[in-house]
Amino acid sequence: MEFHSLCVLGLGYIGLPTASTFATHGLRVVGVDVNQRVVDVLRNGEIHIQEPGLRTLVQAAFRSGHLRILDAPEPSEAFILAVPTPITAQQTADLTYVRAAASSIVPHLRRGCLVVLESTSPPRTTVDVLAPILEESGLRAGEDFYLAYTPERVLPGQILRELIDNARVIGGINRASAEAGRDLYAVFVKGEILLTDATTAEFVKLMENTYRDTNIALANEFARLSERLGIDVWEAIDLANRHPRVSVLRPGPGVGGHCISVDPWFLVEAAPEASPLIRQARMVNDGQPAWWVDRMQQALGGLQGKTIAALGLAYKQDVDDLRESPAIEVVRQLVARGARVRTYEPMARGAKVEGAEAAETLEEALAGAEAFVLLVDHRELRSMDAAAVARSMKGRLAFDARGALSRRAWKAAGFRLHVLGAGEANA
Ligand code: SAJ
Repeated sequence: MEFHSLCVLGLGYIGLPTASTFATHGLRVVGVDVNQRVVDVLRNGEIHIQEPGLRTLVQAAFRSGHLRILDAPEPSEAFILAVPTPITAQQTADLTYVRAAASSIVPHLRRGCLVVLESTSPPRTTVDVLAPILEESGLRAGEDFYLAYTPERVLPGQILRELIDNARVIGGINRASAEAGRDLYAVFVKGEILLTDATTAEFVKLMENTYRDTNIALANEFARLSERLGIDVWEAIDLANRHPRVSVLRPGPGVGGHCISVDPWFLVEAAPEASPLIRQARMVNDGQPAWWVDRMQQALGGLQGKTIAALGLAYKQDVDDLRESPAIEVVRQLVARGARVRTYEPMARGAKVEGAEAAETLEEALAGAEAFVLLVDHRELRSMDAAAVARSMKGRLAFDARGALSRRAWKAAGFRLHVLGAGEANA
């Protein structure tokens, strides 16, 4: 099949790059967002999210004359749903946006159309939730129109390259739907395109992020054990990873972002009795900020009234994304336990955590502090000059929650350095 027109619903981290890439590859694309601010920003030639190369790509899409931005869908040969699937307080998937986006295209569905869901969703969402809504059009899914699920797999910071180069799994509610999906994405995907059924494709996406979450939980538990046993977890991981079939991930202050800390719950929701390990891994990672604050409290002899500089708030290194960030959770808990915290986030300078003071510069964050804690291993923070930091601070106590600082350099500058998981070295 050949597609000439496409409507992308949801212009966030996935929808906007996807819509723009299709447009620069010759399809007539309508990008739709229900948020008027997003529509206004994009129509003014600006972008509302940060991602390397995205501004240039969106501008190229507009210049090609193939991308238009609207606040409601239009008739089109293909529709891609790339809307958020947040998590509720009960750790279940909130499908409100998927349902609303599906309903909005019902009046525009025609015989022979293709509808693709990209939002990370619990298994069977395409078949049990999406198909019935779309069939309100009077057309039958799989017979009158094609319906497929394809997970996005891009890494924030490298979205534009990975969108094109990564292998892509496309699951159809029948074979013809999977093949229609392949014909659409083959327009720009250079990686392998692998066809399956819709529910398997949904499951694969959840498996990938659960695999990662569970492995990070294991690394975090190794760190806790190491501190108990007086072992340096970083040395131990280096040694274990010399085994040809072992690859332990890095412990840290917890797991954040809008994917890995959320997606495993969609599997737990699907069958709680069949997923005790996945649930437990989530609990370990969610408990990691509190565990680390306990360690800091011990080393500082209490937190009440202590002045602490918290360096980094993003959920991981070299991104400005603060969603579900364990660094923010650490700051909240330090504040709740009576510490006076000044934060500094080089990637998002205005970022503020309630109860803490936000510094504009590293020097301002450190000024007069008794201790600092490195919460995110941003490039700028990894390369801090220990002697200069020592001059700004009152105390000489450093906490490294990422295993990112040079122990030799910081000790030489007179610091007592506490590295997460480094039992022996901290003694
Ligand atoms: N983290 C650790 N230790 C590690 C690795 C990561 O503590 O060894 C932490 C990070 O600091 C961060 C969190 O885990 O807080 C997640 O970071 P990440 O880099 O592993 O993943 P994301 O959330 O930025 O992107 C992931 C990717 N999934 C996988 O690598 C399996 C990406 O491919 C997905 O497309 C994306 O989630 C998504 O949208 O689902």
